[in-house]
Amino acid sequence: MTKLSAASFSSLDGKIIRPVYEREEIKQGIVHVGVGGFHRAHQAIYTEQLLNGGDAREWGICGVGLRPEDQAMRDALAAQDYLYTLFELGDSEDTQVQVVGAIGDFLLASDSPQRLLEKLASPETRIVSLTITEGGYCTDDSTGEFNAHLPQIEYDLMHPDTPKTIFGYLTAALALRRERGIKPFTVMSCDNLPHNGEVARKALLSFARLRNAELSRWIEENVCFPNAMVDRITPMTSDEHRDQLRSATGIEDQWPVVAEPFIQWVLEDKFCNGRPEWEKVGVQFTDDVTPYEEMKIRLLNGSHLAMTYLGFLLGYRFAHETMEDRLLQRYVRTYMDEDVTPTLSAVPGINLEGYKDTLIERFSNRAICDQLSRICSDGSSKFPKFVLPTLLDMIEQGKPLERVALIIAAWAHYLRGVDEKGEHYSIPDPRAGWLQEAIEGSADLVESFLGLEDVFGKSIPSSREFIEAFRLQLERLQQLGVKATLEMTLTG
Ligand code: CS2
Repeated sequence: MTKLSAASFSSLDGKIIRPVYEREEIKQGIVHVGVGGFHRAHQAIYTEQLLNGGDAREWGICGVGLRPEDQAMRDALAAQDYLYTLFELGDSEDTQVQVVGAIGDFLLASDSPQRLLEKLASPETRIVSLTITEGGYCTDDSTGEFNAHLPQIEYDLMHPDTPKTIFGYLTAALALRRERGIKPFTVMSCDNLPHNGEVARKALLSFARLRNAELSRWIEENVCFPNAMVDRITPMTSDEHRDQLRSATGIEDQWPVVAEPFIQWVLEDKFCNGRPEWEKVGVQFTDDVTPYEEMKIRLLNGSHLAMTYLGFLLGYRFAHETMEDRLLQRYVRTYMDEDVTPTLSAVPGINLEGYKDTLIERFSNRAICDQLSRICSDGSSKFPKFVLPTLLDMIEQGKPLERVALIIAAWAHYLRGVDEKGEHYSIPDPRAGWLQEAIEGSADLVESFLGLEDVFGKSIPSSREFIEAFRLQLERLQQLGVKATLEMTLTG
């Protein structure tokens, strides 16, 4: 067994890819907030490839954690000199193992807000990238406006030097840079949101305006927020994954990251203070990310929601199990073909039929064991981005709504916390209590659930066709169960 560290990694099996550059010589031009599996399997890997090719000497990464939960990742990485293993698993490809060195440091806000602010304000920092989850942008999904009344935002407005949120930190750091005459950094969102750069921009400007109108104007004029489509299925690292890595390679890694072989990043070339030459390693730069992100979010993330709650209710716990169920696979593919595809515009260079075939293959990947509990999580933030835009287009086009309504009915049914096998589970959503109240307390579940304006907005609950379809699917699920509901939906 080899405990992963700077001293040990050169003695690993020759087949294992590893940093071939001097890590100490790399400057940290990127500060990344939210170092989870996805960042380590995506942006860090593209950057690592450049570093291994002798490029990007100024673009190493410093990780940042703003939340108490981030300490576990910081401690795990710090104990192995910030090295970690990417364990790439596909059904047909050979397993690929790579030790990654692109992250060179990791700061926790709770250790020293001052140190973090200085890092963000340093001229060496030229991009601040984010994976702070769909809900992390504090944006009201029904209006698209920044929600300044959240307690953590109110706190940050009162305590500008010791903030807690990303918006407090970015604003304070940009204020320091402005005072000191240092060029600002680019704010690069890597979350799964339509127009993620736009959303980040709007939220930051709204926050900054509440602090200082002049500063907010300066940010508006000088900071860039590129939009991006990001893609790689990255399960949560489980103990089984750790054991598998250990027995396949002898590497003892406290927190490896597991991912599928597929990887994609389409990015707008809008950077105000330079960027790595990511195009050399497969990143596609474009002037308009919109068609790519709509395709990805509606087809991939939307279909994930279409399979996850129904699958979970049936007692499945992994994505591939849902694809092995012919009925569920047919349902997902029909949703893609009949409901989502007609809402998409042409995507340059992409054959949508082929793209959808690949999605089914990717969802079927048995080797990565992607957890449905992961995909089921945070439904209250995911629905407004992944499924409701499709539904709104369909309502407008007067399309039949039964199939799409089943995704939402399955979510409501799942929120009861018990599957068809009688197994009880907890709901992984910060707003679980609020959601459950809506499905339990009221005489008319349909009205109280669709009345959650923060999720469904105003148009959806005022569509009579949708309410009827939703009510029907909910009744079917309650009375007949998932299989019969799927059969009726597919033949209906
Ligand atoms: C998933 C995504 O969390 C989810 O609901 O759909 O994490 C998905 O695996 C990634 O976006 C793939 O790029």
